[in-house]
Amino acid sequence: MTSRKIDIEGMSCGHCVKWVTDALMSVNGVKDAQVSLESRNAIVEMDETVATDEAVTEAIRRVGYTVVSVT
Ligand SMILES: [Cu+2]
Repeated sequence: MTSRKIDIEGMSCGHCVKWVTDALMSVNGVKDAQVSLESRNAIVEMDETVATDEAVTEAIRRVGYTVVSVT
């Protein structure tokens, strides 16, 4: 297991947080996703043997938000 901090642009309300959270949780290997509107980021706990940074990034883009960085 590992964690990533993903900086996200474009979230403006609680609905955005829910879309992003649901998108992240739908990625295979993601165990937890804590999305913060205030900090404009997501802390993702994931099994790195299953989930990839690309899959996580793509899931966020697919629901309409911009990934600024993954660290
Ligand atoms: Cu919103």
